[in-house]
Amino acid sequence: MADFSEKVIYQIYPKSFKDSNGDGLGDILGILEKLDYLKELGVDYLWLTPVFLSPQKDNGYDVADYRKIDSRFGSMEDLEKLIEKSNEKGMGIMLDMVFNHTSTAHEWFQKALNGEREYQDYYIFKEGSPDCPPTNWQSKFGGSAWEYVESLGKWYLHLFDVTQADLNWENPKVREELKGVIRFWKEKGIKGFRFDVVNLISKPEIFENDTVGDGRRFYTDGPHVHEYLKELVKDTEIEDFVTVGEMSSTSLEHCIRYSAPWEKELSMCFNFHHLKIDYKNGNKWELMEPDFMELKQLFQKWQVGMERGDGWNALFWCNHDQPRIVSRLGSEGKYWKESAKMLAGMIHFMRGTPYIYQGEEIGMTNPHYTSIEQYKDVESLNYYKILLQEGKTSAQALKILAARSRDNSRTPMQWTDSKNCGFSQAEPWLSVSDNISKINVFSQQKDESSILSFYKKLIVLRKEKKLISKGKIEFLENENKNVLAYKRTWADKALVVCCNLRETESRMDMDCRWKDYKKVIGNYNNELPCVQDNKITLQPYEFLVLEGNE
Ligand code: TEU
Repeated sequence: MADFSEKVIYQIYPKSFKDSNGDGLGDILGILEKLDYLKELGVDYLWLTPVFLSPQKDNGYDVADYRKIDSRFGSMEDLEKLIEKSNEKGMGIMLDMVFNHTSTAHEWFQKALNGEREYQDYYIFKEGSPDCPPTNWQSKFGGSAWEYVESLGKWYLHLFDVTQADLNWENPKVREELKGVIRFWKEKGIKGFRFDVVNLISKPEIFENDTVGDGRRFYTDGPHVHEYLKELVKDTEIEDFVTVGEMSSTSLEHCIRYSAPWEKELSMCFNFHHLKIDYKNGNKWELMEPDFMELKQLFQKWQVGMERGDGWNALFWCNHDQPRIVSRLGSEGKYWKESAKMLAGMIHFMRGTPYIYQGEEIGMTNPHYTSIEQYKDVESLNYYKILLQEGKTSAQALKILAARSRDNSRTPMQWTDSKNCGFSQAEPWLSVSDNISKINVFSQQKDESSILSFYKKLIVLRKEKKLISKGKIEFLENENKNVLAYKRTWADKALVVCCNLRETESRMDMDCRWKDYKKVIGNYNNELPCVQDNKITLQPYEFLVLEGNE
């Protein structure tokens, strides 16, 4: 298995990145236009969320044909060109493999609906009466996870939207089909794969009601998941490709197995525990102030735990499903710049491979939508209705969406301060944010002190210093609720990383050995840390990294 510790991956949501043909939707040729920007940023791989043929009920995560490009995004020739040009510039393209489910528009599902038994076995169909779903499991997008097909007298499982039918991985034919998809894209020069909700692929033998939850405990990290992954990777010979699994509600023990090199499953895992620290009672749709102590404990558990088990983390704050991190844990106001840099630095110095989601590198925020008409995401629209049914007023429901909707991250990339933020000549498919004049690539490109310039420095540092890519990690200040700090060590050198999580000054203990340490990077102009009585005082949202001998 190859080593990706010095690599940095950039995630592109093609629909919102750059529109080349003036239809208000981003496309593959739009990405091509921006390759120099990405090269200059310094990233190694570009992960594209799905561009395959799809009815777009879930923005491409409902795939109707894994080998065809949806014409909204362009053509196969466009993608081939993008692969070629990116490779020339030293950047590999990664594609998103949505293998837990297909769209119900997929040929396999259509054949199943037409009564072909062979294809019904591609999915999870259960006999039953129309008034009683096989189990009480809930879809992740709200409502039952089962849909009844009258003509067949059967229910099918959909853990996500009703148009996303779960595949039956128990069936060896399904596994062979999916291997064929990987081989097809390998041939085209694809350098890596992201596997969507891949820890949900193995369902239990017996389907039973969940009396305490929504059913996830029965299929999360399911009985044969490791076996299936090993088989997929071995038979398609992608052991040395960059492969990342999206692991929903997973455990540390499983992620070690998914990503430890000798297991030959994946190169790394995404987990989401650190992004639930502001969910009240674990419920995404109930707002709460972030619990920073929990954040610290989670990072410690996963960083140290993965190191001990030889697993590898994908490091990230943002993606196309998450609200913008600066709106969530930082500040949109006075300390916007400082907090965006601090949050970036906090994860880029950790052990793992960092991911940057488009727009994060310029500190993009949530767009502050005020009306339900502005939202497009299926999950947001479903939950708006559910929240109203639960008795919330529309103002309360909108407040929750403004903080939690997946559309928060899907607004058009802010290239310039002009109309439609340089994203498109036409009205974009999703409204732009309300701060394009303040936050855009153009204004940050020439500015040495910009968030964009800071991200470039973080990437350079990871490639320069073994301390960052290879160092051991140890957490400091465990009782401090204002500061997250850790130490990385490698050979006889050490790095100390200090992050003030608060909008006010915070203090942390100073180790006398650090007196001789030099500042490596920070988000304030001070050359030396501010030290008094063996305590370092950190400015609001200060990020400070010191380096010296262990
Ligand atoms: O997401 C899986 C997933 O579980 C989420 O992050 C999901 O958005 C969240 O649980 C809802 O609260 C992946 C994709 O990233 C997402 O865009 C797709 O909608 C989903 O799978 C289905 O393919």
